[in-house]
Amino acid sequence: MAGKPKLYYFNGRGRMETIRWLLAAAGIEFEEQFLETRKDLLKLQQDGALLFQQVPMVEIDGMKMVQTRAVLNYISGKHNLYGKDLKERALIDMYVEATMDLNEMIMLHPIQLPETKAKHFATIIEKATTRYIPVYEKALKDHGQDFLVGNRFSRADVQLLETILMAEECKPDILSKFPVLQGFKAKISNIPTIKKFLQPGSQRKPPLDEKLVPKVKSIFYTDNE
Ligand code: IBG
Repeated sequence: MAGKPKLYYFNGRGRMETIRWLLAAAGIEFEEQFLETRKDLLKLQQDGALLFQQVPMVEIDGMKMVQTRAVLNYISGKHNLYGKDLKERALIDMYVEATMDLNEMIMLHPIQLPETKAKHFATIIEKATTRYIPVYEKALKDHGQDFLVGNRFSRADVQLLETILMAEECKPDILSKFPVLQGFKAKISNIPTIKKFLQPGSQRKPPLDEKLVPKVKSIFYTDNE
């Protein structure tokens, strides 16, 4: 039997967090190797472990996988979280790409320059409440099922929940006008693997603390070399 997947990233959310979410949702245990300094990243690069010299990198099934979306697609396909046919998969892809757009906006917020930060925050809230959240509310309301696609649990449900929770960290009442999504959030949060991941002590990471920003920059930005 293959060993546990091993995740290489810094000890924070960034681009790795959705990978953690999907593995956890699929009930797969994983190990993590945290990059603490730029030297740790350079070592991985020099060892030839990173196809494009970047992390996230995940050792899984004998591969050293990079590119976040490739990793997410692999995990989803392997663990039956990617729809029953190509059309379901296409719909799942549309839904998750949009969650990733919003997720990325929120993820990048702590590293915005002070002069653009307030405007960036306002854009997050505006896009969340007018562009993204209403689409999921309507989809769930129209088909009346528990899960976003095909009446069964998929990565779309996991990634939507992850992004809802991130949006609530920005604005706690962001779902106040979206009752169907409130019910969705409660139901998906209660799936045993997800419930466990949401409990303290899991490998889920907290939002990027402003104090950690210089450390993250020192690992990834070349002007520190
Ligand atoms: N398309 C790649 C993917 O999706 O995996 C992008 C990966 C990427 O940007 N990796 C960065 C990296 O390794 C770290 S995440 N940089 C080193 C280099 O030499 O390029 C950086 C990041 C953070 C927070 I932190 C938000 C977005 C990106």
